[in-house]
Amino acid sequence: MSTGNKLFNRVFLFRTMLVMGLVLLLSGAINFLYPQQVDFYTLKVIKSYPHDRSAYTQGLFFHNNTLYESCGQYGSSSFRKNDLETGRILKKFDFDRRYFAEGACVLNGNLYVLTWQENKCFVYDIETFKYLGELWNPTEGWGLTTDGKQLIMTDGSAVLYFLDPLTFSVVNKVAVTLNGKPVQYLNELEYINGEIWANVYGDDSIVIINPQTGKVRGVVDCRNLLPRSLRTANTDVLNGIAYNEATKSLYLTGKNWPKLYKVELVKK
Ligand SMILES: [Ca+2]
Repeated sequence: MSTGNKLFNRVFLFRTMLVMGLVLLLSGAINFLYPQQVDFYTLKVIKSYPHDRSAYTQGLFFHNNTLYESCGQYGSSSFRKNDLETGRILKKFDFDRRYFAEGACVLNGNLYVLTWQENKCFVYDIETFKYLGELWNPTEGWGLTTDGKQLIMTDGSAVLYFLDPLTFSVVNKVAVTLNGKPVQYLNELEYINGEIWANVYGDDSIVIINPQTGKVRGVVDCRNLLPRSLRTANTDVLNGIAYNEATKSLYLTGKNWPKLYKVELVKK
């Protein structure tokens, strides 16, 4: 190699490194100024329905165009098939008072209901409510949904657990972040069109999560959903997201709320 070629190579290398350095610096600055693209939404109420004030809502979902709900608390945990229009309970079973029922979902005809700190996920036939068995859950059970293949669970942390529906073993874990910061207290879940919607315990907002990256791409402000005039001493937090695939409609409620709402998002 001639001296000229060596010099040319060094200059070329220096320029390449300079360009790469500038690109890294620029992308860092962009990430700092615009850390993550997050959309903010409020709600438009389309319709309101009666909801059982004694229902401490932990899981809410539609299966075959019908609304189902799991309710918590020791001594009053239950699972219900509800009539959407009237809020009437069509079919119900109660849990032993040792169990605090949590999130629930249906996958392949099986109903899965989590327990809070009892390390069990109960499995039933969704049509008959017949008990089929139980799965061991080493962590707390909070929210539950499914992408049609795996169960997706929260345990009150900022982690989404992707679980094998037959063994309950962890297939994948994804940390949920909003602008780079973990989102703790993830609670009730709903899988909607490839995204995961999650209630955040004690917060009047819902986060919309990319299940692959864990990044929150949207935040829904639900602060004014239940009017002050309908709140009583036992009215508890916002919890319960259900998407009816048959009608492409979204429903929200809360623990011991007197109403369940059909809503649409409005971009802020
Ligand atoms: Ca749900």
